[in-house]
Amino acid sequence: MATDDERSAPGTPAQIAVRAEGEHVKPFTPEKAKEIIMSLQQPAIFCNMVSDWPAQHWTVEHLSGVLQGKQIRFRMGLRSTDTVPQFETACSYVDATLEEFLTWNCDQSSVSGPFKDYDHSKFWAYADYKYFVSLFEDKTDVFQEVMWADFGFPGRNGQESTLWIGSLGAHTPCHLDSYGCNLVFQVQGRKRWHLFPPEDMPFLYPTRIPYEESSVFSKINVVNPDLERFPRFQKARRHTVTLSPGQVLFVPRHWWHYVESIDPVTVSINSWIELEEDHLARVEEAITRMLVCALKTAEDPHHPRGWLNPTEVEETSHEVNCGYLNDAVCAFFDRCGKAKEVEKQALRADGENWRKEEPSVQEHTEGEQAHGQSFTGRTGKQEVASLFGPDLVPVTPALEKGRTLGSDSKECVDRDKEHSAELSCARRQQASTGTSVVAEQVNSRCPVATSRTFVSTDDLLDCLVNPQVTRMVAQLLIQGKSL
Ligand SMILES: O=C(O)CCC(=O)C(=O)O
Repeated sequence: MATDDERSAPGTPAQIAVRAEGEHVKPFTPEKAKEIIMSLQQPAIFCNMVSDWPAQHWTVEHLSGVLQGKQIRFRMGLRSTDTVPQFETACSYVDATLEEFLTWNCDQSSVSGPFKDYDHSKFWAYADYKYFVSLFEDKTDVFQEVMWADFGFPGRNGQESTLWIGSLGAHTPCHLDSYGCNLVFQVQGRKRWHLFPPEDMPFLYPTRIPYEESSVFSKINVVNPDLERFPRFQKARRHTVTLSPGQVLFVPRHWWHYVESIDPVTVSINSWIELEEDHLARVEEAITRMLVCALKTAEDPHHPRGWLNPTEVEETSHEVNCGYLNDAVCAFFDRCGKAKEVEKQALRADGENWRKEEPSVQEHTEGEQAHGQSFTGRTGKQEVASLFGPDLVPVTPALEKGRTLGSDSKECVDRDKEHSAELSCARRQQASTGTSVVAEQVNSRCPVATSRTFVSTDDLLDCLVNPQVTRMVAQLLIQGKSL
């Protein structure tokens, strides 16, 4: 493997070629890669960065040897596409080994084994969201085979990674992750990613039911949307990209994503990278947990928890949830480390500025805008754009059909400029209409004198824990505590 010094040596992407015999120089040094990750506000694909990672050989066959008959839980879903998203609460589950998975997936006539009730032509299987630490337990050596240090995160390896193994059609419904940004290494097969910018939240009809800490789901099946029910979705700016083996996708903070396996077997590995903005997100998440658990438990204490995503082990008590909220607020202040400054800024805030782009307490509370500008402030957007080319390919809006990876880099940069103009325009719009967007969402959900006059707990929760509302509540809570 090349040393950091060697990698820092000047060289254009075209000079990837061989520096010492048999040794490939990566197109970006770890420092440069990190700078890009911390600055870039649109998804992009890193190429030629992981060809020396041992994990590039992690096919399902290889992993079945490593895991030696260990049982893994597979989520089973229907291949047919309804307009309703297939949430995890609607799926069934099978415990099986990777050998059994391969047999079901390859020998489709097989009628025995744990998958026997699942006709291969109708179902997909997904061993998704598997933390290495639980999966590999005593085989911690394998952690070193994933080397996020190459992207500027020294010491980060499989220990902070998750593994995803799927069959054709396996997918994750559209959602955003509340914490961090994401690096995704595609190991085997291809996956198609449908991405939407954070500013498009009002067009994606967010919901917190099913409830899962740190995931906000969309009510829309973005590959088969019901546009009569969700008309605003037409305004969402879809970015579609196919991720192939050897590529690493960078997903910036709060970008929505729907991910589907488009090959018979897919394996990917990802790592969510913590960001400063996560401190506020933790407060928002604690508020959400408290409201969802309290109201859903109150609604029916004996209900079989259909609202709780299977990734959540159990609902937590109100006392525990209060603890989480207080811990999160304390952590926010600890991190802030300058209560006086917060106080000043909070006093300046007038309750309507939750979307304004100004350097203030919002550096902490306005993560989406601040990310890449306030914390890093090292690389301008223009500078990053100049890095686009065969080794860093921007993911652009889907309107531009027929674009292929590795296409002319000037074209990529020009398109990026247009797109960023569009984005900043959208942001300004939202800054001035933030609260009315929420009101519009509420109104459109409750048309007067229709048959849907009953307001369910879920309807109420959808408004109360709308991420735009919890953002406001988190800010008010923090402002109140700093007075
Ligand atoms: O690969 C998938 O199915 C989903 C991945 C995902 O949601 C993520 O990495 O955040």
